[in-house]
Amino acid sequence: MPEVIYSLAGKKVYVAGHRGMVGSAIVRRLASEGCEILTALHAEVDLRRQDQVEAWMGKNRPDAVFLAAAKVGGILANHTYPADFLYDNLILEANVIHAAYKVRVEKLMFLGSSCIYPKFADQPIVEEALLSGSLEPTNESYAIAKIAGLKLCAAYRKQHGKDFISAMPTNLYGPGDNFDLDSSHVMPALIRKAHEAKVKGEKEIRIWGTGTPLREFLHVDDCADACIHLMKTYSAESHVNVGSGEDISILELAGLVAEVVGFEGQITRDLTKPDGTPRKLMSADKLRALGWSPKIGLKEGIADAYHAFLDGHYLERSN
Ligand code: GFB
Repeated sequence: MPEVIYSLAGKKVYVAGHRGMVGSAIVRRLASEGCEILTALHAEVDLRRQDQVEAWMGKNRPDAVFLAAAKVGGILANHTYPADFLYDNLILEANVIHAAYKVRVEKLMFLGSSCIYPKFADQPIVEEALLSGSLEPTNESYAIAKIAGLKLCAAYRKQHGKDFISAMPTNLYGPGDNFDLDSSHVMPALIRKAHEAKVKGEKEIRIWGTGTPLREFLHVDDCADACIHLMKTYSAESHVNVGSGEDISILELAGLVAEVVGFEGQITRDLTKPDGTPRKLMSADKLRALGWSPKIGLKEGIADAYHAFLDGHYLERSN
């Protein structure tokens, strides 16, 4: 275990976006850190309103912040609502990062996404590949917002000496995911499609696109664990990839989900839907060198996500 350079014990730790899949996983993981967890409902503070963010941060004065709040969605949602994805994410991250600077937060982690990298980046994608080529059009808005966020953290480190770090998770899944079929990511969509086809006795499920794109997946509890590990051990300008280091084709993933769910029908393809980037496997070398490795395997993770879906621990929301 590398040296702990920042301890969360006894600290006031604000998790922005605590009701989302990542935020709620970070809250679960923080329970064993001996810290006071601060959260704020949307009704209390709209993170897109600078005045509300600065008032809340000034009143609550957290020592540390996990910025997990974001407007998120799958390929179709990103493709359909580019203005919402760019504006909402840009404005909320700028508000929280600047307010954290103003109230002298000791440490902040900004959470981005693997879609920040160029569409055709060399695989596996190293952190240095950032801004080395054009982005995937279907999620360019979200990617630009996330690139801006990580660059803003680096700028506050450079200009003001703030210990603001950035983590770039891969495609995440697990409890608290969004299972709405239009706005969700592929993993929850396949789980829901396979389950509903099984219970209805249907003979096929349709996946979007060709099924040939490759995607890397990490269970959200692993992501939360990696985020807390980085918060305690990492302090530098560069962002850090947070992934499993393995990828799978969407068609193979559909077969694995069908196996876990117990759906035995056919998997057909809807070629009217976009494939998005052909592959976005991130290099896990930096995170491994920082002493962290994933603990939840893909099949085990899918089973956990399926049980969360069945238990109703899913957020039914569309855009
Ligand atoms: O997870 P997903 O929506 O987003 O799609 P991205 C991944 C791949 O799964 C694409 C295919 O090739 C989809 O065409 N796919 C197959 C499906 N069936 C389905 C389905 O029923 N639903 C969905 N959603 N996909 C996201 C970005 O890109 O990655 C986000 O749009 C974020 O902003 C996220 O960065 C991590 O992996 O293509």
